[in-house]
Amino acid sequence: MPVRHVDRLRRALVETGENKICVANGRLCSAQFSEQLRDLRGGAAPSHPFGTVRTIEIVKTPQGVADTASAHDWHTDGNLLLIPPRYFVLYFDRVDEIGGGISTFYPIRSLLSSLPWWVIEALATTQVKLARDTFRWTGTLLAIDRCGLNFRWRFDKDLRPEVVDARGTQGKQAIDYVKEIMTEKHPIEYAARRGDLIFVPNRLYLHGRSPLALESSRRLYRGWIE
Ligand SMILES: O=C(O)CCC(=O)C(=O)O
Ligand SMILES: [Fe+2]
Repeated sequence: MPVRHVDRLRRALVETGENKICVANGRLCSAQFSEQLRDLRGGAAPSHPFGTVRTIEIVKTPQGVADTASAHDWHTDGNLLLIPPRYFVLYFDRVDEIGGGISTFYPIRSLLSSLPWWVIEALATTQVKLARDTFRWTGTLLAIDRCGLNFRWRFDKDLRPEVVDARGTQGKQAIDYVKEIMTEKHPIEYAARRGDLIFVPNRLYLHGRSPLALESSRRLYRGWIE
C-alpha cells in the first residue's frame, strides 16, 4: 500500500517540529486532499470557516490576485478572520508551464526583530480596518491571541490595511515601512513539483508567489488548519 501523504508529512513534522515548512509528494484528488486535511486536524471535523478547500487557478472571473497570472505579494492567510489559521496546506495539482509560481517564504520573527521599535509599537497599537467583499475586521496588525503571536499582513490591490486610529503612533508610516523593507528581504524560495503537498505555519512565515505564465494551467488546492 502506498505511504499516504499525511504519514510522510506527519513524519516530517515530528522530525522538524510543527514550526517548520514541510513538503511531501504524491498524487491526490481534491476529495483526498480534504481527507488529508482532516487527518492533519487529528481526525476532527473542521470548525467553520476552516472546512472549505479553495482551488487556486487562473479563471475568467477571479476571486482575487491568486486566480490571476500576477505575483502574489507578501501576506499571511485568513486576515479577515477573528482567529487566523495556524497552518495552511497547499497541494500542487498542476505546476506552471514556464516555471512561474515559485513559492516564497519569510520568517515573521526575523522580520519583527529587524524592525525599529517605533514600527513595532505602531503595528501593535494602531487600529486598522481590513475590508474585502462583505468581510470586515478591525484591530491591530500585530497582536497576541489565544494561538500566540499573530501578524496580519497583506498589502495589495485586493486587501490593504486602512488606518482607523493610530492612537498617537505613526501607524501609516509603520505600514509603509514594512511594505518597503519586505522588498529588500531575501526570501526562502521553493519551486514546487507536481504532487507536492506543502504544510506552512501561517503565523510564522509571510508567504507569496512569483508571477505565472499568462494562460498558465497551474492549479493548487489550499486548506486551512485552525
Ligand atoms: O498561488 C500560490 O502559490 C499561493 C496563493 C496564496 O498564497 C493564497 O491564495 O493565499
Ligand atoms: Fe496565501
